[in-house]
Amino acid sequence: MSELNKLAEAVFRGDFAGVKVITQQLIDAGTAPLAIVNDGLLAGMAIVAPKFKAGEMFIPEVMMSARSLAEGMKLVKPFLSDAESANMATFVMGTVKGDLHDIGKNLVVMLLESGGFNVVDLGVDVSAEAFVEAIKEHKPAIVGMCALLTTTMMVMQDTINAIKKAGLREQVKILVGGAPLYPEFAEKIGADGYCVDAVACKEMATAIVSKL
Ligand code: B12
Repeated sequence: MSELNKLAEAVFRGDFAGVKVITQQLIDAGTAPLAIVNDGLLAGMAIVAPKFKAGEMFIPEVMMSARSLAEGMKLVKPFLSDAESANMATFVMGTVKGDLHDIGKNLVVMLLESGGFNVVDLGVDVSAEAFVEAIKEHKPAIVGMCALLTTTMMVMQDTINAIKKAGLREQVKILVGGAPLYPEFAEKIGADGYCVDAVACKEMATAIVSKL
C-alpha cells in the first residue's frame, strides 16, 4: 500500500496519531502538498462519505475521521502557501445558518489562503445578519457560502436577500458551494457562481479579482 493510501486509510479509521505521523513523513519525503491533501486526506474522507450514507458508519466515527483530517491539514497547510502570488483580496466565508458542516469550507479557506486571499472565516451556523455585518466591516471582494443540507440550501437565498436589502449586493461577488448544490441552483438564488470543489473556487475567485 502506498503512503498516500495509508494516509487515506488512517483518516478513514479516525487514527489521529497515525494521520499526523504519515502526513509528516510525506512532507519530509517531499511529496507535493496538494497530493497529500487530495490523494491522502480527502481520499480518506471519500471512503467515509458513502459509508455514512449507507448507515455503515455513525456520527462519532465520522467526527473522528473529520478530526483526523483536520490534524493532517494543520501540518500540510504551511506548505500550501504560495504567498508570492498574493493579491490579498478579502474573501468572507461561512457555512450558513442551521448548518454545522465545515470540512469542505475549511478546505476551500485553506486553498484560498494559499492563493493569497485574505480570508475572513465566519465559521459555521452563520446568520444572514452576521454575513451582512462582515461585509460592512471587512469590505470583501467576494463572499462565499457553504451548505451541505438540502434544508439549509434555501438559507443561502435568505442570506442573499438580506445582503440585497442592506444595499450591499453590488459591492460583492457571491460564490456558493457544498455537496448538494448545482449551477442552476446558484443561478436561481442570484449567486454569481457555483464551484464544485476547492480548486475550482480558488480559480474562480482568482479570475474574479483579476477583473476588478
Ligand atoms: C462529515 C459529515 C458530517 C459531520 C460534519 C463534521 C464537520 N465538522 O463538518 C457530522 C457528523 C457533524 C454531520 C452531521 C450531520 N449531517 Co452530515 N455529513 C457528513 C458527510 C459524511 C461528509 C461531508 C464532508 O465533509 N464532505 C467532504 C467535503 C470535502 O466535501 P464538501 O463539504 O462537499 O466540500 C467540497 C465542495 O462541496 C466545495 N465547497 C464546500 N463549501 C464550499 C463553499 C464555497 C463558497 C464553494 C465555492 C465551494 C465549496 O469544496 C469542498 C472541497 O472540495 C456528508 C456526506 C456527503 N456525501 O457529503 C454528510 C451529509 C451532508 N450529512 C447529512 C446529515 C443528514 C447530517 C445530520 C442532519 C445528521 C443527523 N441526523 O444529525 C447532521 C446535521 C448537523 C447540522 N446541523 O449541520 C446528509 C445531508 C442530507 C441532505 N440531503 O440534506 C449527508 C449528505 C449524509 C447523507 N447522505 O445522509 N455530518
